[in-house]
Amino acid sequence: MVKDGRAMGIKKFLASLLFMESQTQISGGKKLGLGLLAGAFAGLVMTLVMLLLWWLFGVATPLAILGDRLSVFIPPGPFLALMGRVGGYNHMKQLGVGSIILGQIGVGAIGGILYAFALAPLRQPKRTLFTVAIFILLPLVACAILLGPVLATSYWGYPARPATALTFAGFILAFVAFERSLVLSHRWMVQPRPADSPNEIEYSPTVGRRAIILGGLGLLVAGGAAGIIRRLFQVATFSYDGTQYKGAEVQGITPNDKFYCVTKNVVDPRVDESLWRLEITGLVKQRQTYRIDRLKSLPSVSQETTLMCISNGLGAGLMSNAVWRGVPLRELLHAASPLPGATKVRLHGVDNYADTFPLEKALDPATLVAYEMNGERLPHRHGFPARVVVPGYFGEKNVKWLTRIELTGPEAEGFYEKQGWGPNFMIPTRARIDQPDDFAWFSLTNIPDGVPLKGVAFAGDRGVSRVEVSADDGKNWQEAKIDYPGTKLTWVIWSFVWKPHGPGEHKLIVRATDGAGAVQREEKERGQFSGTTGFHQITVYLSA
Ligand SMILES: Nc1nc2c(c(=O)[nH]1)N[C@H]1C(S)=C(S)[C@@H](COP(=O)(O)O)O[C@H]1N2
Ligand SMILES: [Mo]
Repeated sequence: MVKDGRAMGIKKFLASLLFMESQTQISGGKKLGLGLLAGAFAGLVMTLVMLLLWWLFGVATPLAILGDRLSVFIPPGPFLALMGRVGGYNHMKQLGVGSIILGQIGVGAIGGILYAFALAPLRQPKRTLFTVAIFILLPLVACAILLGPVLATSYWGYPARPATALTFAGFILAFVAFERSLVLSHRWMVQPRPADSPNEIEYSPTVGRRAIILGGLGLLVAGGAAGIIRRLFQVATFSYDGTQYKGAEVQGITPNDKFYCVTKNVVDPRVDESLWRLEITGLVKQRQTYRIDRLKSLPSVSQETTLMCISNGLGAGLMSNAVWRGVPLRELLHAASPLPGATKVRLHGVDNYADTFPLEKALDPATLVAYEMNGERLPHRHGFPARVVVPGYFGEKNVKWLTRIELTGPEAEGFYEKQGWGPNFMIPTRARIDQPDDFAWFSLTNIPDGVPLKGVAFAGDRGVSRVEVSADDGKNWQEAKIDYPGTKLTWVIWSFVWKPHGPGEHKLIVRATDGAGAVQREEKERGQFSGTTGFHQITVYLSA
């Protein structure tokens, strides 16, 4: 009997959670306030759920992938202008996530108002049908459509299909959390205590008191969310995205922890090797899937290659050189037998980043799927467990956290290509002065033998055959010494002792000649989104 009674109580309690019957007559202003509060609260709970999924399980929540989805619509001009206005890529990412969180809470509040006026007065089961349709199914369909292209994201490294399923499961969880928090918190506030009659509610202190309690609970949830945001902030890319390698410290091979770094992500993937697969799909006869062990068991090559970002300024350090070990991409492609229509490859990272290059380049023996960098396994931030190394092309084509190689027709585009970067992604020839610093000052008596200059020069996959320095605005050029010749696929390190003719302000310019004998020049025909061309120049002051 007692047991039955308790079971009944639990049943009643569960039923009361799922189906609310409270009907109240309260004023419009109060309705608005209560709806807004319940909606904002539910928006916060949903945000907390998303943050937890992101932080604990590497699940792609809208917080991370909405930015990815929207950024392809921002052309490079406005993109750079915006980036400049908010103070860099990192600030832009922070602003993006911040506005999405506020947006979610705002949309939640609007949903709450809708609920308070239109849905709460409905009888059951109509009400639940409506709340499920409007607050769970509708956002699910909207997200599936709006975020379709970026659903296959997993910061743990799941392949595309399970990654998409997980992302979707995360959406469901988040929207159910929203719907339940909204309905239950609203109901809890407006429901009279058993002793109260419905008419008393409007004037009874219960509603007000409960609203205050819910506000306090909201603050707690916000505090929890803030705590997770702080944790995410610690592992976020803000501390290292845009790391440059330049100046006096530059050596032939860049140590892994000094290698320049660029990523589109707020938090980079941390791939679990046991979950990770490399898939070869698209226009192939034989789809292939490689686990990391199988990839590593294939014949590999070791190859020194320099990478440089398309957005690297003439004097900037988004450029580094390493020895990569990996499998030539052509071996993987041959095993999959590309179909005749395949003209390009599109390479996908687990972070839903993608980029393309011609199949011909993919079949070049120097194009690698690399898993080692300077004798160590690939560091997480450089694409663990595998990345593409494609000599001659800008850094963006060297896809990190590689998970899928898709053979495509000519129309396929990558992340930055969709934004409108390019059309030329071949690295132009350039040279940089690392020493002395720009605006350095010397006393002639301290430099009886001349001013020592040092720097790097790089010509994509064409090699550098010569470096020259001019101290008279390019009228006369003197040949520098190549101290580190590297290979055809790398930069060189050069040095030169400059003998100034006297005191004053001097401008020094450097230029390189590539392996085919083409002298570096300003390539105006490239347009503004295919990389910077021109000459690096520094100013040096000499006193007697
Ligand atoms: N998956 C993935 N790969 C990526 C990127 C990215 O955001 N995601 N950024 C690209 C860009 S723009 C550059 S310049 C290089 C930088 O490589 P690094 O950080 O190892 O130097 O990685 C490229 N590969
Ligand atoms: Mo880049």
